[in-house]
Amino acid sequence: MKFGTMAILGCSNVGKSTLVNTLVHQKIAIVSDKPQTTRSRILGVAHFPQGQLALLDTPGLHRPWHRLNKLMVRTALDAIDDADVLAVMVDGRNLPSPVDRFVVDQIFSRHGRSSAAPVFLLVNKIDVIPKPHVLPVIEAYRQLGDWTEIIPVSAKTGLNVDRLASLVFDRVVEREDAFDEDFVTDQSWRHLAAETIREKVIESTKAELPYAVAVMVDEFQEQGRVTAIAATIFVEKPGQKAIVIGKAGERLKAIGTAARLELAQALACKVFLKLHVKVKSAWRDDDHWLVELGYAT
Ligand SMILES: Nc1nc2c(ncn2[C@@H]2O[C@H](COP(=O)(O)OP(=O)(O)OP(=O)(O)O)[C@@H](O)[C@H]2O)c(=O)[nH]1
Ligand SMILES: [Mg+2]
Repeated sequence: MKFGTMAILGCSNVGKSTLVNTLVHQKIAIVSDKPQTTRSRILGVAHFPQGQLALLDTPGLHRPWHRLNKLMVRTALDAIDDADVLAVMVDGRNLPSPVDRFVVDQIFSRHGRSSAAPVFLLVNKIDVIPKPHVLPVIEAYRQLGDWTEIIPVSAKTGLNVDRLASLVFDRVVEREDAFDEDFVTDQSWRHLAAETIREKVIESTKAELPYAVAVMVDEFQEQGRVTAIAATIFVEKPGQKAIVIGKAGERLKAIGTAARLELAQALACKVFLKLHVKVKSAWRDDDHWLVELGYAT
């Protein structure tokens, strides 16, 4: 059997978490159409007849401002050192922007200093791009780095994802399996609950708000066929609290319902969910809070 670790890096919103979910056949990482959704490294394990692939989902690379964002960028770049194969994902709908170029440079610069792993370019979202439009994008990215492979994929539909897996297996050695056959992620249910609630807040809000949201699970109790969860949604300003709660509490209720239904399905049991909203100003720059929230050690 083969075993390999693939780290997935790239700009925000390109589809890194979607790819991990597709490869492990389970939703272990939250996904949204807003940038900077993933904040910490997530391990997913994909099981194939040839062996196992450990996948490292990472926060999107960007120019950091808050302490949280600096940690996110560091977390992503550190994953390079732990990978047998490095996958750099880009959005195939667009030619590389200055930010895309900056991110590719940043990855190759760190890779050059600390890793000998092959670097795959994943050109994602090809399910929504006419073929003639993808080719110039591939050509433009080809110039930007010393890619071992260039693979157009759709993380969402799974197009070419098996080919990606077999190219990774070609590059890794025979090894004993590292994980049990039913192991899919290192994330606890408690953490998954917090992330699911955060995803629902991100989905139902816009502009700056998604960046300012953190969720902490205060209580997670499995009682027979029911799981009781109490969680606090933190935002940075009173105005944001009012938005999350909504008129007569409607938005918070909708967030709670969406999170409860998804968690009930994931946990395969009935879920009671109690949500509170609190203001914690500037938590993104508060070292103590970043540890409390699990973004720093
Ligand atoms: N059409 C299409 N959309 C995709 C594909 N992969 C991801 N998306 C969408 O792109 C958006 C971002 O997806 P994510 O998986 O959250 O992206 P990410 O790279 O993990 O983003 P960050 O965590 O913010 O760095 C979501 O709206 C996805 O549904 C794809 O292959 N095709
Ligand atoms: Mg993500």
